[in-house]
Amino acid sequence: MLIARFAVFVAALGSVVAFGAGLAGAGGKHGGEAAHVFSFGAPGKARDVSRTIAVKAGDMNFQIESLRIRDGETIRFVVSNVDEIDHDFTIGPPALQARHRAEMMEMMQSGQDMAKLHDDANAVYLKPGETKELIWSFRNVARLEFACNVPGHYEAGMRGRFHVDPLTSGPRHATQ
Ligand SMILES: [Cu+2]
Repeated sequence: MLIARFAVFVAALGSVVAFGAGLAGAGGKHGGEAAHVFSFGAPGKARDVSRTIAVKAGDMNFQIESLRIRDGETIRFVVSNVDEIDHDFTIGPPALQARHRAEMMEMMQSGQDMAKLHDDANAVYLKPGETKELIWSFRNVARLEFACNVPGHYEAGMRGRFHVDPLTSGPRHATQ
């Protein structure tokens, strides 16, 4: 499982690097497909960010239960761990979250530092008091969750849903 995951991660890194090289070679041409390493989007670029959403992780919740996002929107999440224990913030569909939980459980049980599993492109792992940024360019918002996959935390309620925001259109609508 871990080996498979690592392979996927390396493949993802490879395509991001390839995408960057392609960009440089094309003089800033907008590529795209190569960077879309997930069905639900890709790491976003700071220049595309339309909104910044602050998320506080602590007390077995994120203080937010759901978020409305437009498909195509790029969001900067500023995630702060205001707790005294580790948390993570992962964007993904339920099946990916479940896999992530299983992997973190394996790591915990084998005595490895769960922080090493992170930070994946779609996740940040935070020690107590840490704040990290995650910029994500969304696709297929409808079935996505945000969740903490530290063992026991999801089950305790540390999760929420992304909902498609149908009321506004266009990926660039600055609201910050
Ligand atoms: Cu947590």
